[in-house]
Amino acid sequence: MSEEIKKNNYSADSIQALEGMEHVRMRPSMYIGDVGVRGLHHLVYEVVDNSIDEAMGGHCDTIGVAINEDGSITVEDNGRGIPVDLHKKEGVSALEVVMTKIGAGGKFDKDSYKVSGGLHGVGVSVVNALSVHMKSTVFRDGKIYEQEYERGKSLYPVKQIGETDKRGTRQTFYPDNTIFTQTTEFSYDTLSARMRELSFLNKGITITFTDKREVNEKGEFKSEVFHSDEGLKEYIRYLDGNREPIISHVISMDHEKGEIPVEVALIYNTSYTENIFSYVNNINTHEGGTHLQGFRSGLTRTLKKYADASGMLDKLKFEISGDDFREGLTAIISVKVAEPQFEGQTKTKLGNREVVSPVSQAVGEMLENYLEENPNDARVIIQKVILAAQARHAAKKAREMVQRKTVMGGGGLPGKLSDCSEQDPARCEVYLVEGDSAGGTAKQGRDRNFQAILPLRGKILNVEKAMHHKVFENEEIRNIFTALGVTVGTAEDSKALNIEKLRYHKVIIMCDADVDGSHISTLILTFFFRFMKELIEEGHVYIAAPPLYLVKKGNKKEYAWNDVQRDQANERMGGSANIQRYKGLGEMNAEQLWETTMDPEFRTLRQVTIDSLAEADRVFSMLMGDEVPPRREFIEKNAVYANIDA
Ligand code: 0RA
Repeated sequence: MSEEIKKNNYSADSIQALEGMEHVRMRPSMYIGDVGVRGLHHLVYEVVDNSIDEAMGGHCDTIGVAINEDGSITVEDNGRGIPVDLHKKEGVSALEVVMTKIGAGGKFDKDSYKVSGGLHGVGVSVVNALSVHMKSTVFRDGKIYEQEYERGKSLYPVKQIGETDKRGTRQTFYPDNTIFTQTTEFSYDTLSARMRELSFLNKGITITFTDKREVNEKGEFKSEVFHSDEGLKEYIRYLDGNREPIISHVISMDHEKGEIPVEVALIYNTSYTENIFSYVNNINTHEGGTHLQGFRSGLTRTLKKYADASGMLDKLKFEISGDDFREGLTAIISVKVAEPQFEGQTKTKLGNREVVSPVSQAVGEMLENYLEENPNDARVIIQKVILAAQARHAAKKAREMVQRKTVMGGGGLPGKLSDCSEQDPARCEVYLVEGDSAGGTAKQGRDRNFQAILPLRGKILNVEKAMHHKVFENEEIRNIFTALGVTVGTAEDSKALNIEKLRYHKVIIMCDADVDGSHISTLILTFFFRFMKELIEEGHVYIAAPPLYLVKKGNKKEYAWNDVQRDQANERMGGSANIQRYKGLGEMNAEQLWETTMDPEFRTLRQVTIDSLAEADRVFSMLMGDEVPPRREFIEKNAVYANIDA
C-alpha cells in the first residue's frame, strides 16, 4: 500500500472513530444510562470492569481505585498492561484504539476471558469521551508508556516515558462537567459499596479503595481493602450479619465446569423476608430472569421432594406454594454468560433460556447434598416452610380485607387522609406526617389543590420483625395502601405489587429533624423498601427536610438546615440574632412549615434512591433488626439523618 493510500485510510477510519466518540458525547445516556449521579459512578465501574476481566482471566490479583485530591478517579491493576504495539488495521497503537474507538475494547484479544457486557462493557472509550481529560499509563515489557486525551481525543501518540519492573495498567480520568451538569462529585459510600460487592463476586481479588479528598487527624486517607477468599459464602455472612440463622452453615457451591459458570450461596434466618440477589457478569439483575427462575425451580423441587419423603407434610391441610420455600431465605446467585440478553424495563432481566437448567440442576445438587448431610437443619427448614404456608393463608385473608376497602371507591379512603382536589396523579403529592398535631399544621399550611396529608400515629409497625399477615392487619399500613391506591397480589403472584393506580406521584415522608424523627422515617422507609420497592425504584419516594433553626433579628428572619447556615445567617444579621432550635415540626406554625418544607419553590426534597439492593437490605436489617450495637454505631456515624442512599 502506498503511503498516500495508507494516510487516506487512516484518516477515513479516524473520522469514523471521531463520529463514534462524538455520538457518545451527544447521546451519553444511550451508553451509560443517564448523566446524573448514577451515570457518573458508572464511569468508574466501566474502568474497573476492565481490570476485573483481566483478573478473571488469571492475569492480575490486585486493583487499586482512588478518588484523587482533585476529584478525579484513578484505577490501577497489576495485569499484563494494555498492548501498545501498532494496531495494523488502524495504524496507531492498540492502546489508542482501545481508548478512542467505540466498541474496540479488548476485541483484538480473542483468547481473553471476556464476559463483562450488558449494562457495563460499553468500553473504556466511552469514559474517555465523557472526560475532560484522561491519562493511560501502561507498565509492560520493562517500560512505561503514556498517552493523554481531551474529551476522547488523543493529545499525542503513545510515548515511552521511562522504565519499570512493574506490570499493569493505570487509568486516570476527570469527568466532563459540561456532560455531568448535575454533579461530578463521587460518593465514597456508593463506590465503596460497589467495590465490596465486586470483591465478593470475584473471590481472590484484592481491591483497595482510597479517598484522597480528605485526611483524618493522623494525616491518613480514608481507605478500605476488600478481599474475599470464600466469595458468595462470605457475602451471605455479610448481608445476614444482623439476622439470626436457623441452620448451622451457609449452603454454597461454585460450578466452574460446563458452559455457564454458576455460583450460589444461601442461608435461612428467623425473619419473614425473602432476599434473593442475582447477578449476571457482576451486574445486579434487579428484575431477575432465567437464572433466578432456575434457582427457584431447583430450590422448590429439591426441598419439596425431601419434605414429601420425610413425612412432615402428611398432616398438612393445605398446599405448599413456591413462596413458602423462600421465607427467611437469603440467597445470592451469580452466573457468567458469554452473550447475555438483557430484557425488562431497566434492562436488568436475564433472557437467555439456556441458563435455566444448569442453574436449576446445580442448585438441586447442592441442596440435596446438604440436606443429606445435615438432617437437623433439613428438619428446621421444612418446619419453617410449613409455618410460612400457614402464615400465608392468614395473610391472604388480611390482604383481601385491604383489597375490598380499596376497591370500594372514594368511600374506601382512610378517614385521616386530607385529600387534594387535583385528580391527575402526576401533579399530586401526599405528605406522610409523623403525629396528628404536625399533621394538623401541615393540613393548614399545604396547598390543598395538589397536596394531600396523611398523618401517621407515632411509630409505625417495624415490618422487619413482623410476619406478613401482621403487616397487612396493621391499621396505619392499611391506611398507606388505601391512600396511595396501591394493591398487592394478583391471580398469578400473591406478592405482586400494583402501582398503576398510584394516586400521588410524589410520596413525601415528613418527620421531625431529630433522632426520634429519623427513627420514624426509617421505619416508614423500611416498610416501603420491603413492601413497595417499585415505588422507590420509580422515584416516587421523597424525604422532606424541615429546617433545624430559625434565626431572627428585628424584622429579618432566616431558616437554617445546619450549624454552618445558622452561623452565617447570624453573621449576616450582625451577630447576636435570636436563634430558635426547632425541636420538632410541632414548633412551626402552618406558614413556617409551608415556607420551609412544603412550598415547591423553596423546599428541598431528598429523593430516595437505591444504588445497591443488597447494601440497602443489609442496612435495613441492621437498623430494624434485633442487634442494638451495630444500629447505634450506624446512627451515630450518620448523625441526624440515616443515609438511605445505600
Ligand atoms: C487484551 C490483551 C492484553 C491485555 C489486555 C487486553 C488488558 C486490558 C486491560 C484493561 C485494563 N487492564 C487491562 N489489562 C490488560 C495483553 C495480551 C498479552 O499481553 O498477551
